[in-house]
Amino acid sequence: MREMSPLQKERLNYKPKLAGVLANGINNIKLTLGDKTSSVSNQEEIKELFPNVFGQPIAKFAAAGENLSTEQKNVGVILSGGQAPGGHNVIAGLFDALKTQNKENKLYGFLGGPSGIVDGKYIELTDEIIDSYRNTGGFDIIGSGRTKLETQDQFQKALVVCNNLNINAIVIIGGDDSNTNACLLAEWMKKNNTGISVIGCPKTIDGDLKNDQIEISFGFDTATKTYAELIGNIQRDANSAKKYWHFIKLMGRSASHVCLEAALQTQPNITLIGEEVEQKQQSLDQIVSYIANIVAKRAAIGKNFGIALIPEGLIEFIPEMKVMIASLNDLLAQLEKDSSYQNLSQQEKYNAIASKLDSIQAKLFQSLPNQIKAQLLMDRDPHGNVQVSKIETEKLLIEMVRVKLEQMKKEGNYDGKFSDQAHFFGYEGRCAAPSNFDSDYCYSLGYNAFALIQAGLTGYLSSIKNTTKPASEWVAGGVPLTMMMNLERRHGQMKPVIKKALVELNGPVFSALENNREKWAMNDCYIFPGAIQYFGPSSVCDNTTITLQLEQEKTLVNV
Ligand code: FBP
Repeated sequence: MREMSPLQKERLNYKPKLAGVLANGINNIKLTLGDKTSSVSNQEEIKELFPNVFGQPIAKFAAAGENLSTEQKNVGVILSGGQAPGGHNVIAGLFDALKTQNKENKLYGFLGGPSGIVDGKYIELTDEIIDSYRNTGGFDIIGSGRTKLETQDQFQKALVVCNNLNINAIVIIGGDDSNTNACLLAEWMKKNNTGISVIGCPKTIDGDLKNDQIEISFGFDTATKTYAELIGNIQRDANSAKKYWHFIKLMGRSASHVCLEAALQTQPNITLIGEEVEQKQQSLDQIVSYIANIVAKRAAIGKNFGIALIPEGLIEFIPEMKVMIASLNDLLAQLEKDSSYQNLSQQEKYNAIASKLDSIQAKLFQSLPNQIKAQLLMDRDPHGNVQVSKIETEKLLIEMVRVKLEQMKKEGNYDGKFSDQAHFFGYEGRCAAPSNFDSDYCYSLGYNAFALIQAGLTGYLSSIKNTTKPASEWVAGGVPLTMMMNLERRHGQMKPVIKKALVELNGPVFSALENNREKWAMNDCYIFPGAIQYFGPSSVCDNTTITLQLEQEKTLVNV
């Protein structure tokens, strides 16, 4: 037995709540189907790419009835992409549903992410293994990876592995890119009459895999609570010592949901939102001026300290940066196989890149500190995304604010002291022990994934709705993956992908920041959320995010 803290031991015994009718048991629910669906845009192209799974109806489970298949089934499960709290509970929910339906059913876990199914690396998940991971953070039960599943060769190999194990269904637990791959696999399996279905589960701490049917991706709740705890602690420190400006970058590769939620939970002095920067077409210099002005105004009332939150993906929202990064993406895709480029020194690479950019982009690129240039040129991830977690935007902003303040000082517009601390919160939150919300939600998502399999569906994302209500009122069902798709440019080519949900600037969540940020900039209205609580009054333990409450209820419960 592994050594464990008292909390770890207690959490293993927590019994997650099951969503609505799922609590009746896997053998006591029935499938209902709605109208046919389409895709968010590029309907013709998406239909042509996914002729076998396009347009399926939305699925919903209702109480009673016994119309789900009772055949023995083997299922394979994959954890894909970045870790998110609750992944182990998705697997536990899937396992419990599968074993309740038929004790002979087997669950295989593919190791190390999607590559596991291609390379035939797996373990059979047993009671003993599952019981030691219930309600725990992390993806270490089987590991995760970012291998892209998209080639005929990979699908063919996966089929051989599945046939050897008599696997009838594959569950892919992942974000937008991984579920795009789940849809490609579902299409291929159906087209080739393999009889193997593919179901996805919505994961990502970034919170950008959401739409009318998917209210929240799992992990967002726990990760944002963890970051909010840390930000609150830093706010206390800043307010005690009164000597540092803390610039805190928060994970969230594209959308700024994590930063916005953390801001609403903690009320810092400055919060940047990438989507707003893009809409207002703010330049890097304007962003720097905005921050420097708040620093100067606070200094004028004797406050040489403060907290600024910066979304990880900010850099890609700044218009001039976005255009330059898009050019860099295309250029790097061409240069990755060019050995003469690969053999250049770092400085020669910068010059070679600049010589291929247009003059405005080249000037911007050359104006950046070498460290940032190097970070912008790092390999893209297998899905073509810039690795924004490695770009030190918080340090870039600190340096530029410092220069701006020196200039303001010379002009007599600033008379303070700017001492900085840079932080990046990302990995700290991705494997935290799931909150009660994520424990319940994830368990339900996994249980529901098996219900979708039993209902004979493929190319669906497991969906649990009505999540701001008690779990007994949650609604279980499935959303066709093609319904969430559009075409986007990746690696220099148009590709079908699940559309990311960005922060809505006319929505209630952003308004809650917008209506308060002037006040929060000058008066210190800091909130100190403290650590996630797992045991105690429901008002402390079971609340979900402010984002979800505002989106669903338009008002906050217990906040
Ligand atoms: P997913 O979209 O796979 O959930 O991952 C998101 C994320 O956590 C981002 O917030 C972050 O930029 C990225 O993963 C970091 O990736 P890596 O784990 O490969 O460093």
